[in-house]
This record gives sequence, structure tokens and C-alpha cells, in this order.
Amino acid sequence: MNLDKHDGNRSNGGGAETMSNVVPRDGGRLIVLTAPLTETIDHAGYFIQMAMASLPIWMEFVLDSKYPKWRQVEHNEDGTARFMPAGVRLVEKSLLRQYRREDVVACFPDDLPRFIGANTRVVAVSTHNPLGVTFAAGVYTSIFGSSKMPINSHYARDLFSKIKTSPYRKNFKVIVGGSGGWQISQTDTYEELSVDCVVEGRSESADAMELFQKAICGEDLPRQIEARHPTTRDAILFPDSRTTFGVVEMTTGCGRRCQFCVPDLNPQIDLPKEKILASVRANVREGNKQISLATEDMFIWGQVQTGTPFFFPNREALLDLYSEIVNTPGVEQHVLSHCTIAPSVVDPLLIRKLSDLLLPKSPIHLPRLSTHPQKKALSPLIGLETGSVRMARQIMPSKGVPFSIDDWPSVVLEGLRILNQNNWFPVMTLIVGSPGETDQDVKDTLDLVYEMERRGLFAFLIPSIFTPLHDTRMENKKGVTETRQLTPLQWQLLMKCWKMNLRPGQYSWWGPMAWRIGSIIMWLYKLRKINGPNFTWPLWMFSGSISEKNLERMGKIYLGRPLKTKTRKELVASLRHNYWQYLRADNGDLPKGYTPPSPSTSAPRSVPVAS
Ligand code: B12
Ligand code: SF4
Repeated sequence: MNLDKHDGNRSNGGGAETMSNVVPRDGGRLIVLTAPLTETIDHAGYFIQMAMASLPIWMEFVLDSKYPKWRQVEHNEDGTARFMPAGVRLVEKSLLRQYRREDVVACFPDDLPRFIGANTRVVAVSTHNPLGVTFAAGVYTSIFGSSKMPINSHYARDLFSKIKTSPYRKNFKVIVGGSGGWQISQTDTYEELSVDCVVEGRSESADAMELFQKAICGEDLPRQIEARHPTTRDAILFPDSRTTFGVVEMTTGCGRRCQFCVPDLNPQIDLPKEKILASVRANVREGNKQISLATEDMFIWGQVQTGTPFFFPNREALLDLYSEIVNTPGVEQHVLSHCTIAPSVVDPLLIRKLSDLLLPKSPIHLPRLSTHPQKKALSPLIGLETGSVRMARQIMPSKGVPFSIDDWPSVVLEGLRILNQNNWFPVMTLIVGSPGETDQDVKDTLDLVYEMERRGLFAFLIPSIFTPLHDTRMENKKGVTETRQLTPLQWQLLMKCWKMNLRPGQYSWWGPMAWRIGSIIMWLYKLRKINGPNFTWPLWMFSGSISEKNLERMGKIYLGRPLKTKTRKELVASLRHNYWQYLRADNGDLPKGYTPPSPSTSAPRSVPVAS
């Protein structure tokens, strides 16, 4: 790629640079793909991107000081991006079915001037979370006072402003897709961001390809299109070049049908092992040392449309898949993405065997928690959402299947016990302010959180304020919309979760002191004005300057009640009898009357004797 003037700005600093000073001599590429810098980096692991989704831009200095090199990205020889989010890679792959390689490039935002030229007809942006209006992202920025500008959103806007100021802007159409595209249509920011069309759905579909064709022919585009999701395993494409964090899809859809969930609206598909492995090898070939299989629930893989309900994990298939992944030469690190908690109660032995396989390649170390010799840990994302059975019945009645949702607190506590015993310390999300949430619901969730503390269980608890996500079964519901509306109990839940998260970091003599003083200073300086009076006592609780017992005596907080919950054995005994046939005898705790599976059947079976 030749340039007429400067060689672009290679720093990826995300500044307000415009594109008018750089002109590609070869006229640029027909289709240019990109994504916000902050969604592209695969430096420092998942947590940095999650932090960027939640921290306001004025706190960028915190990340700069912890990860001074986070903006450094790698280029291919021709200036294209060496890694891109999996979504971009699939758009690229979809396009390469119809267009020549030299017509399609994927580049970092700062390199756009090198590729957008007179020949460019489409600039396609893939984005996860451009405006930060999704759950967890909005809440923390608003606690700190500027809810509209998380770091990620700042960089996404910076990308759009680069595109908007291109001297060639009139020649090309801007198409946006990815799981965060809806944020643009919902907020009607098309003009502001200079976006022509938002695509909801997957790039593999004919609808998406037709749109690119139209743009190339210079036709007007609709504001928004719905692109159909493939319904078969074979219709899903796989990246054959490097992806951010080595993300390779493992499943689509979920099947548990939570009312607030977007990915569950997609068909439940587990993707072919050979294709997954080919993508893993492609990542390694291009220099990636880390792999992460993207899924809503890793435990459904191998059990979709097998005749066994998907919530009884296929132990052998999962162990085989993960073993091949981590034993692929060149894979040095493997990170889990999402799962659900009930499978760990269903098959604890699977968890133990997965730990044996996966811990050695986990980049996560939790020295205060892990019993692994190198202190390694596994931290998948799991939805806890609420401790209130009443609320759970409304918003996620199948979250704990095969167990009844009435046993949700028991499933969470037993599941977490089994996970912790095997050095899994999950990141668990909670929803605060769901529509119709009462004080009693929040107390029930606090009961569960305090019970975790009492039992010495550990998860990183990430509470977020309910956000009605586009297209979900709850899209028209309204919950809490800003932090000032939170009740004292809801604030307490938020702050208690964070207080518990900081436990492993608080063993140094200076740790607790720093948090106490720091949080009180922040409260005096800014937070009390932003968040209102309901925030005051929960913040004092968080700071640890007044004991929780004293705060309760003063009537300022609620101390969770001890919970009497079911053991694994009791949970298993409560299963519907037609599920007994799927239990694995080697996990023990078998219900009275269980008989071992008949050798003539492949799945373990049992015959219920009483109802
Ligand atoms: C891996 C992952 C992560 C990783 C890595 C992300 C990365 N940059 O690569 C990490 C952990 C960092 C992460 C972070 C977050 N994530 Co995330 N993440 C996922 C996960 C599991 C997989 C994403 C993925 O790569 N999928 C595979 C690719 C191929 O799918 P895709 O990107 O959707 O692309 C397809 C289509 O969207 C379309 N497409 C994509 N781009 C484009 C562009 C054009 C032009 C077109 C036409 C089509 C198109 O075609 C592709 C297929 O062909 C999804 C769940 C899921 N299954 O999608 C959640 C998910 C996307 N994340 C979600 C959320 C909420 C977040 C966070 C905000 C969480 C938080 N509070 O911290 C942050 C935001 C990070 C940020 N930078 O702002 C939500 C999104 C909700 C929303 N936006 O409405 C999801 C759906 C999870 C969920 N259960 O709700 N995430
Ligand atoms: S378990 Fe998770 S992925 Fe599945 S439907 Fe519920 S929220 Fe969605």
C-alpha cells in the first residue's frame, strides 16, 4: 500500500486525528473492515476490555498506568491488522466467498487512511458495545458521574469520527454490524456517527451479502436490516486468520430461554469439532498463543439434538474437545468464556476432569484462592442474576434446569462449592433493578450473597442495572434507569458484591486501609452528589470503616439471613424421575431407587421406582 503523504499514525492513540491528510496512491480498497481499537486489542486478557466497557474515559489513566502498552497492536506487512475480533473475521470470510482478496481488508482504526480511497465503496464496522448502553457497561460509568462515555464508547466514537471526516466519505457507505449494532439504531445516532445501515444478525446470510452488493453499486441502503441466522452447523463460517483473544465459536444460542437474553434468540447449535480445531490451528499459525471458545454455555456442546436433554452435559465429548484444543501445538493459554452453573451440580466429575485439562493452560492466577501448585484458576462468566426465587421464576424460569427454579439458591451454592473445590472462581453477573423488583427480592439476593461469604465461597460478583436489550422478551420493560433511582438495599447489594470481590486483594496490611480512605475521599469529593443519599451508608459499609454489624444495629443496612439450602444429594433426589436415566453413577449421591443403566443403551439409564 503506497501513501501520498504521511504513513498514517501508527500509535493507535485514539486521538482526534482526521483522515484528510493521507491519501492511498492505489485508490484504496473496495471494502474496508474495522472495529474500535478497544474491542480489538488482545493485550492483557479479557478483563481489560471488560474494564474499558465500564470505566468512564476520565479513568483511562488507571489502565494506562497498569497496562502502559495496551494501545500497541501488530500489523501484517501490508499494514492490515494482524488480529481482529472474530466478528470482523467472519464478515471478511463471508465477503471472500464473493469478492477478491485484494478488494477486502481488515485494518485498525488508525490505519483507515491507508486503505480508504477513491475506490472504496463500503466501510464496514463490527462493534460489540459502541455506546456503552448495555448492562454493566452503563452502571459503573454512571456511578462515577458520566454515564455516556465509557472508555470503549470514546474509542468507538473516535473510530466513527475518523470515518466521517474521510475525504472520500461521499463515495462509500458505512455498514455497522455485531452484537452492539442495535445501540446505534436504538439511540438513532446514524447521523451523528455517520452510519448508513445497521445489520442485525450474521454476515453469512444472503441478506447481509446483498446489502454489500447494493452499497458497491451505489444504491441507497435501508437504515436497518435483519440478517437471518444460519440454522445448520454447516452454514456457520469459521475464521481462518487470527482473532482477538483467539476467539473461535463453539456454540450459538443457549436453550435456557432467559427473558432478558439476546443470544438465546439464536438457534441452539454446537459447531463441528474439526472446524473449531482448524480455526484454532489458523490462530496459532498466525502467532496467537491464546484460544477462547465463544459460547453462551460451554456445557451444551456435544449434547445438542442428541436425544439426551442439553442440560445433561456430554462429558466424553467435552473432554475430548478441550483436550484437543489445549494440546494443539502452539496453544499456550486457554480462557473459558461463558457457562451456566447447574451442569456443575449435575456432573461434578466433569468439572474435576476439565480442571485437570484446563488449569495448566489458564493464564489466570489467584494466589489467595487457588490450591493449584501454580495457583492457577478458571474463571468463566456465569449468570447468577438474582437470589430471589420469585424474581427468578419471572425472568429465568429454566436457568437451573434440570433442577427446579425454586431451588435456585441451592443450585448456585452447591454449584459454586463444586466449582471452587476444583479451582474455578467464576465471574458471576447479577441484575439489579429488574422490572417489578421489590425490597424483599433484593433482600433475598443479599441473603444468597451473605451465605456465599459465610460458606467461604468465592466468585467475582458483577452486579449491573437491568437494561432492556433490543429484541429480547423484555425489550419493552423498564427497570431502574439511573443510579439515583437505586434504593438503599439495591445500593447495598452493589457495594456488597464489590466489597466481596476485593477480598483476595485485601490481605496486604495497606489494602484495607487504602480502600477505606480512598472510598471516603471519593464520596466526599464527588460520589455523594452524583448518587444521592441512598448511596451513603452502603459506601460506608464498602469502605469497612464501620463494621457491618454496627451499621445493621444503626438500622442502615440489612445483614443477610442464614439460608438453609439443599445439598447435591437432595437436589439430585428432587429431579423428575424421567431425568434419572441421565445421571452418572460415578458422581455418587444417587437417588433412592436408582438402578444402573442397562448395558444395551449408550446413555446411562435408570429406572425410577416411585414418583
Ligand atoms: C467473546 C466475548 C467477549 C470477549 C471478547 C470480545 C472481543 N472483542 O472479541 C470479552 C470478554 C472481552 C467481552 C467483553 C464484553 N462483552 Co462480550 N461477548 C463475547 C461472546 C461470548 C462472543 C463474541 C464473539 O466473538 N462471537 C463470535 C462472533 C463471530 O460473533 P459476532 O461478533 O456477533 O459476529 C457475527 C454477527 O454479529 C455479524 N457481524 C459482526 N460484525 C459485523 C459487521 C458487519 C458490517 C456485518 C454486516 C455483520 C457483522 O456477523 C458475525 C457472524 O458472521 C458474546 C456472546 C456471543 N455468543 O456472541 C458476548 C457478548 C457479545 N458480550 C456482551 C457484553 C455485554 C460484553 C461487555 C459489555 C461485558 C462487560 N460488561 O464487560 C464487554 C464489552 C467489551 C468492550 N470492549 O466494550 C453481550 C453483548 C450484549 C449487547 N451488546 O447487546 C454478549 C452478546 C454476551 C451476552 N450474553 O449478552 N465479550
Ligand atoms: S443461561 Fe445465559 S445464555 Fe442461556 S438464556 Fe439464560 S442468560 Fe441467555
